[in-house]
Amino acid sequence: MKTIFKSVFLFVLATTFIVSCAPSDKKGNKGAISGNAAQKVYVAPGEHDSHYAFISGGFSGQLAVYGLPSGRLFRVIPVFSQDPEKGYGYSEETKPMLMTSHGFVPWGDSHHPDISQTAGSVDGRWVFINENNTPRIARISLKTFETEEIIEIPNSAGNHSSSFVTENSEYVVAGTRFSVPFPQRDMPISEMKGNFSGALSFLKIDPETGHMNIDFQIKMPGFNYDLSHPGRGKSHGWFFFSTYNTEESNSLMEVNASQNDKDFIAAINWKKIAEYVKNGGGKRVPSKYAHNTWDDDAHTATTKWGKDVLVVEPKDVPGAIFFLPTAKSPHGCDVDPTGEYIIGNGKLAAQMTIHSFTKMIKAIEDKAFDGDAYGIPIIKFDAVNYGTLNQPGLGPLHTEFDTRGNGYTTFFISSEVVKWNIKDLKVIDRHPVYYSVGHLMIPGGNSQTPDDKYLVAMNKITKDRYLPTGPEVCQSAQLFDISGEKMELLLDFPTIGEPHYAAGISADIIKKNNPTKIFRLEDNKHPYGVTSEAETKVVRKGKEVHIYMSMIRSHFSPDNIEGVKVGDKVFFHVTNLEQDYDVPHGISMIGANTSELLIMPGRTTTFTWEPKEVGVWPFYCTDFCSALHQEMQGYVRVSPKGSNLPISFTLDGDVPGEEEE
Ligand code: K7E
Ligand code: CUA
Repeated sequence: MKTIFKSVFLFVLATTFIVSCAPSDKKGNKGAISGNAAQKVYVAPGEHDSHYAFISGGFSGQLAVYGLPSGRLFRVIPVFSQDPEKGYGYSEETKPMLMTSHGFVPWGDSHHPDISQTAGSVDGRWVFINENNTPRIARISLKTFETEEIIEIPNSAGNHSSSFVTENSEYVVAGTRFSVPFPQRDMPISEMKGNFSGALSFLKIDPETGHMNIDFQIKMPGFNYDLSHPGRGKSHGWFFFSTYNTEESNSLMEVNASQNDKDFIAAINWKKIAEYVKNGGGKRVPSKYAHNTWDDDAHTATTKWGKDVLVVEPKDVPGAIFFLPTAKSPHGCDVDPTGEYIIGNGKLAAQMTIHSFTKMIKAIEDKAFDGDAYGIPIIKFDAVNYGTLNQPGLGPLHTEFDTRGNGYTTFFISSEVVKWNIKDLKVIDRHPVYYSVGHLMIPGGNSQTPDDKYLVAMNKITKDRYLPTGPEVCQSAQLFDISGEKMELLLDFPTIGEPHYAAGISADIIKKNNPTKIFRLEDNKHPYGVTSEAETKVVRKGKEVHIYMSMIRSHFSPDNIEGVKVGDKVFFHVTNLEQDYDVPHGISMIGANTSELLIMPGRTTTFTWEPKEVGVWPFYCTDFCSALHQEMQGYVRVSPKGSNLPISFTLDGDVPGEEEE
């Protein structure tokens, strides 16, 4: 009864704040947005935006690509969810990307994109993004803007403190939100305390290819590990994870995980642990996980199965892991561009905790500890704390930085972004957002060199900001100009799914990396690919019929196929022979239990079709590719099960590749 009362009280408290502190809409409307702001976001037709913003799709599982300052949506990159628009997760070649140890999982929950770095700055080669629900990390190529690799994280659950990258892309990190039995086993939930563990996984990134491999997992106490950021500059070699539920409770968490006045930020000296592992430390523990990689020459993904991971116990690497007391159930855990300040945003605290890296190192040397938790030393609060920012707002979540020594923190409950000076812990400016902001992003935010002209705030609730669309209204981003002393709100734009974090980068860096325009036919190593119409054919193998098909403006080859029977499984292996930029073709078949395929120039992609009825069934191109796009079509004749009509195929009455008489 008591706990129920407390929980209701907390809820009322939270909703009251939302209602009473949500700034009135009027302030943000026309009056405040001057013509000047309109000019600042106007990108004339045909002109390019100055920045890319990669905004997580949250429960859509995808990653959206926007331009800044216009807020225009360019592309939705499918990552963890099937996307029928692009055939992702539907084509035979892309299905392995969504394979996991639990089988084929068609959906994911993506939160934190982060761009690869070289020497402390974003380099525009890859974006990494985490999947929360079935723990995974994906790597997206910023040449093709396609997902190239997805690796599953075993022994983890609710992969939330992920996927942040160190300053030379040495590691991308995945920390578990929920602690679980490690390894998994059948046990009473009520015995959680002391018996669950939290895995923090460090994945090594190949500097040339970007390929990820789980280097080691640290088996931490059974807390919740919420967010993380790497050290940089002087603190390079360390990683910081916020924790909550240090109470280790397993029920009615909104009350029971909010008891302790302080939880921790875990400071991990990963360099030390990497050294330990390199010298043979750690123990290999059986763990099954999927590792899916895309090959741009074979135009195909394959799944390899991981069988074990290297597990490190904190007690075996003394001096590598410490806890920094931090108020109260911190969410965001952010490190400033100099690497000196580590900021914990206690979402239930009326203050923000700012720790000092220099003080932390000194405290470790002085052994200024306040006991330990499961053998991990707890550094004395005063020995590590730089200071607190008092009463900055309500419900601090996340902080980003400019290059001028300021932090920008979002406040979920009071719906605002607050700019404050890190050195003297003074609030400089505050601006309402509409409403209930989560993350914010400054391009290059997780680096030594933020590109600090724009700030994007990402909001959970928009109520009256857009035209009504039924019970669900869009979530949205708001763009600020932060080049001056005061933040200036420039633009609202809707987002896909739920935007959590985002990663931004100057467009010039990506353009310099020469994004892919076509896939060269001569590099095509797909086993069913063709390089010309002459190679197109149809081959029966028992009940399987393999169509080696090509597409080019504006026909398929072959476009008439006979001899298919009810009960067959027909494979359409389709190669787009175009070698021009921006000329994809699509293909779809009546009754196929899958999506269309949208095929890029030079690529081969496959879908399957199991005809159920006799007849003559058409297929067509789904992408308006030329003036004669409507003519881009063909037929498959389907005969009864017992028919002995042989396979035949033609284009304009002739067999492709055979000399005409
Ligand atoms: Cu604050 Cu998943 Cu980073 Cu959302 S999380 S807001
Ligand atoms: Cu090809 Cu339309």
